[in-house]
Amino acid sequence: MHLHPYSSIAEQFAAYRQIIDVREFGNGNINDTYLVTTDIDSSEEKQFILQRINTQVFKQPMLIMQNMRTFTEHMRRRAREEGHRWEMPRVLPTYDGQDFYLASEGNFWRAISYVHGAQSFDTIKGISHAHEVGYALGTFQYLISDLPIDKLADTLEGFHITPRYLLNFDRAFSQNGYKSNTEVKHCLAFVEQRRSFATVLEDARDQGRLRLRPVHGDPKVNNVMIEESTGRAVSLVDLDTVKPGLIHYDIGDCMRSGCNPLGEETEQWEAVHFDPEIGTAILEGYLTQARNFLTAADYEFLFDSIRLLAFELGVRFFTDYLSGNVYFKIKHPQHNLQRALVQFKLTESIEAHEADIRHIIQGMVSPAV
Ligand code: GN1
Ligand code: MG
Repeated sequence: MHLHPYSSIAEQFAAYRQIIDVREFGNGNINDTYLVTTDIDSSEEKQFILQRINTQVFKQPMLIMQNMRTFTEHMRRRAREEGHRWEMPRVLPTYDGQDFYLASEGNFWRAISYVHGAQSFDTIKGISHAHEVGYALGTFQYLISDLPIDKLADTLEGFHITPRYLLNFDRAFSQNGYKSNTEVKHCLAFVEQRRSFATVLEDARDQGRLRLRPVHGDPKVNNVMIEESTGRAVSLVDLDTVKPGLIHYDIGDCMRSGCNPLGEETEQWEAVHFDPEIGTAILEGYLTQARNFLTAADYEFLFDSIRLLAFELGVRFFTDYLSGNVYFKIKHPQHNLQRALVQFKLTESIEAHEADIRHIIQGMVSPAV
């Protein structure tokens, strides 16, 4: 039998099971993810997720594991108490009881349980799926909302602080040689025109209008696990960026991911657009849970967050393109430029739909007292 080169790593977490298969899983842009199949019969334990954490990005991976223990326990208990059908992946220990394995070449590996009987999709499949994606984010934020933020370490400093990404962009622009073509010029002008908008959420935070809470950090469509038998969302995975932040980062990110029917990897960037029907369904699903904790100021910044997070991700991709692709994994040299163009086109479409989107939000306003 030909075993995968990482079988010996997988064995560290296998608790005396035989490894049958290890294969690449999902399409993460940062960490490397594998699905491991073992010889055990129980369907729950047959498979698990093995990940190599990118320590160039996550400089202190131990903090991720520490956070994970804290909030998964908290959320599991809360879900039980509130009667929510909700699953949190479990951290799987190594033979010697550690929650990670440091391989000889210095790579940081960890394993988590696989959400059994559920799957995820890269784009929204229909209105009911959109509703479930919003519901998943609302449920996640609700179940974690009473965890004090000082219980969570900062696993990725500066994450979603848009003005910081602009500083990185300025640095990359002035320091790197890059080929200027029509598309690059378009992106440069696009960023320039929106420079002052970049501070909108951080300003609101400085003014005390928005405050830090525990957030997911990466609630894109393909991190929402949909139960195969019911079509209901049962988990929100990819938990490395759970940390203190503004819930608006999450809402904006979920919307920029869900309301772009062509998906963030499309090559037809000129055809990218924001779909208001999907947007309405995501927000409705989200608010079934989030109504419990949103304030009037939170509602006020919803539109800005949708516009901002699409713009921010475009800036992040474009900066990485200018920097020689050091952060996001790429499949070809123009990949990050193409991804930036997609997010900028989406931003433009969100701007064009501003009145509609504000109207939709207005219709849903009902702050918690
Ligand atoms: C990265 O690795 P992945 O695909 O889960 C990124 C997110 C972006 C996303 C875009 C830690 O997430 O912020 O929204 O790519 N994660 C980090 O697909 O930077
Ligand atoms: Mg992620």
